Amino acid sequence: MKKIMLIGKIGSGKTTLIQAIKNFPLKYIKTQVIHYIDEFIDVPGEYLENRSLYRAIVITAAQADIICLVADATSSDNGFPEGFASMFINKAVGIVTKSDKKGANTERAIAYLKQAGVKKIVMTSAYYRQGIEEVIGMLEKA
Ligand SMILES: Nc1nc2c(ncn2[C@@H]2O[C@H](COP(=O)(O)OP(=O)(O)OP(=O)(O)O)[C@@H](O)[C@H]2O)c(=O)[nH]1
Ligand SMILES: [Mg+2]
Repeated sequence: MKKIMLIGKIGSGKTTLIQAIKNFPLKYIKTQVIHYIDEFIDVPGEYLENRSLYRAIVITAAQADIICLVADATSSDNGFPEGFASMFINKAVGIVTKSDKKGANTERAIAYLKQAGVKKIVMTSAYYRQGIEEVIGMLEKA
């Protein structure tokens, strides 16, 4: 089974997305440490928000086959530096979250992900299960 690592800012929706993909009930649980859940490696947003922890992200990525950069459609803050995806030798894909939410700007999130260096991007709402099957398909093909 392919290993998938999720990276995104604090509260961007990584854990919720995993719950939606796995058909678990959606429940808020703050990710405190790098969490291994079946094929997923759920990285707390703090790792992206502190540049001193980038090395830890890269080291952890060695265990993954696919890197998912997760961008919150409601956040005006771009957590990814330009070309961030090139830090990894792994395939990187992008996922936009919270497309259902008031104030969501999916175009902005897509632009951030493209700037980070991903080409394939899927828009999702975990709450409405939008794009979830598409994400599963993208991960299977990647
Ligand atoms: N409206 C809406 N809210 C969402 C969606 N996905 C996640 N959320 C909410 O966003 C908040 C943060 O989601 P998490 O999945 O915990 O975020 P995370 O990226 O795992 O955050 P860290 O563990 O802190 O890195 C929660 O309150 C979720 O319910 C979505 O698709 N739609
Ligand atoms: Mg989390």
